[in-house]
Amino acid sequence: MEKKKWSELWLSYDKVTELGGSQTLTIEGFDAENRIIKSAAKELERGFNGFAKISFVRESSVAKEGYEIAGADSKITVKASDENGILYGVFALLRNLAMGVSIESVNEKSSPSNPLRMMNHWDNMDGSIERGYSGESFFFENDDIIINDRTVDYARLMASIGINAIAINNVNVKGAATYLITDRFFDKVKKLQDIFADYGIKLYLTINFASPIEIGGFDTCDPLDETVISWWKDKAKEVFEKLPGIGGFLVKADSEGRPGPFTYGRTQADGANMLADAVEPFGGIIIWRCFVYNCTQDWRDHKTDRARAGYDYFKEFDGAYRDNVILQIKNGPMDFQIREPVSPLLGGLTKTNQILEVQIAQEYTGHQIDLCYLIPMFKEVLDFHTYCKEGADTVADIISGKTMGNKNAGFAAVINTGNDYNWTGNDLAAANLYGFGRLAFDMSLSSEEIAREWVSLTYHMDKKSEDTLVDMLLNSREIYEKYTSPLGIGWMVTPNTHYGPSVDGYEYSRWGTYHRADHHAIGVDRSDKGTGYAQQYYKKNADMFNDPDTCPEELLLFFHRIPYTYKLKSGQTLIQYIYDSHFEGAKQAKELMEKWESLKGAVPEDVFERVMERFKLQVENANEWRDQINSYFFRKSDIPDEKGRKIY
Ligand code: GCV
Repeated sequence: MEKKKWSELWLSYDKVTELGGSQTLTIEGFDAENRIIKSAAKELERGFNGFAKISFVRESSVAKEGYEIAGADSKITVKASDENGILYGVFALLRNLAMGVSIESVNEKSSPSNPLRMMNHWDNMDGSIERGYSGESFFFENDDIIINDRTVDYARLMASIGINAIAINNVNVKGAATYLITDRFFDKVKKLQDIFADYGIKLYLTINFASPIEIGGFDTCDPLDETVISWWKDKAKEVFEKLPGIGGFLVKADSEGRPGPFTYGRTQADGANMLADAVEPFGGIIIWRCFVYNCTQDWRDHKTDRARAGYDYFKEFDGAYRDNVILQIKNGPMDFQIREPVSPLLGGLTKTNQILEVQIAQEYTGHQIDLCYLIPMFKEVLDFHTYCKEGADTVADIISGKTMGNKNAGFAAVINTGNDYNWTGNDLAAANLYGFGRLAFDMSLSSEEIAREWVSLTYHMDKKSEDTLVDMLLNSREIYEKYTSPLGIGWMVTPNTHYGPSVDGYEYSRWGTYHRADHHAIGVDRSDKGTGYAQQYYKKNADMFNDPDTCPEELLLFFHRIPYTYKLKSGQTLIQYIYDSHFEGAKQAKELMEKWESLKGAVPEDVFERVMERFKLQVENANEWRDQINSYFFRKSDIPDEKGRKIY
């Protein structure tokens, strides 16, 4: 068989087709010609070659986009109340069978935790990907749109994990991408949209807030200017006519040099609402990002605290946003570091639709070279009690719509894909791709369950090998954290690329990301005696974070300025902790590589080699981090390592 040009990832179906035999399909209550039902039937044909009678049955009692699958005596029923539910039911059935469940024992009911389950691509139209670590874009090249079989396989992969919304272009909308909402690209965008629609996925476009200037030839994009308002109304009408069924627009405004309402003395709410009014007649949604902060700070300024910015800009207008606006909030107040507290905006807003944004592109977490399974981090965020409402106060409650009873809510990830053969650069980074989708669909799944599913579906390994790989995944985030930035301090990365250590790389720059280390202490005091950031949380959390004694230790340096001689709960001093964790993290990175070595033969040879190359780089990276961090803090503090290890 000719080798495919790209990997099938977890949809290889080897196990399922091995069952042999034939199947018949009956469809009750659905139109067999419906595009999604046709995709579901096609997927069954492709993946399932077992002997069984399969029925798709419409059952109004099943929750929206949910499914019930049950097997008995060579019969399998997939019940759902809508087409997406049938499609997800089919993928769930194939997953069950691939994982060794017999037809008779198939029995699963599930409905999505989140209304919107979204991927955000940071793909540019020249083919590059901002923060992409797995090749070029498979949507764009040379300022044009690519449509081929890979697009279809991509849509299948996304539907198989329950994704129902995808923004295809970078939030930094520049160059040709500004014209995605014009005649220049409508035909091709429509083709892409149709492929997505076959798999129950709504397409979103990110837009340039300054489009009235860039496209319309105006000299303003002031959201309260009547001519601007009417330009957007016409534009929205045109877009929704040309691309019927498009979900709406995603917007990055007033952020890192992007245009926005602030230029005109207007608020974020003014900007978002103006666009929301334009798309409202067509059922459109505006997803407005909250990543707004001063990126031209003077490092000498100790008062401005970037961590505060999201809350400071957005809290005041809670309740002022239209119903079809959703604010998209990054999990932490800074920017996707390996450890940050949960953003106080999540739950801080009680009258505004919210989407949680995470990043599976490993910008600060090892560039898909270093192994870093991120699902445990996402679970921590989801389980965090904000105290915004009794009985429904976790981040999971807020983004699922439970807290406010709203429908426009959900979970989005900045995706880690590209046109590499294996889609994600490091083959093992596909665990984050799979994991994010599964978690967004079912937030009750554990990190381990998700890891096991992914390993089993992708590699069909013996139990011992599976345990080894699952264990590697589950420990990888902590290992990465140990050899990089300690106790929530973050940053210390090489500027621009964000891979590898550079302790002072961002220390004297404009980005607001300072560790402020001197010869006594390190960290920014964000308590009520410092920048007051801790006070942005509800009282119980504010009190907890405010006091170094009650602040979770893994976030100590995020919230407090701590002397090197401070005793941690373990009895270790802070400086000794820094040394110990870095020696240990680097050692464990090497152990990860050795464990991978032990899996030779359990995974295909090409996978083994590719991943091995990456582990070698990870070990080098971990050693470099260890040596730079330890030397830096030894030089600052002049306190030697108690264990007398080599510090340069
Ligand atoms: C797309 C960080 C990244 C940028 C990214 C930005 C954002 O600053 O480094 O590449 O821009 O976040 O989320 O908008």
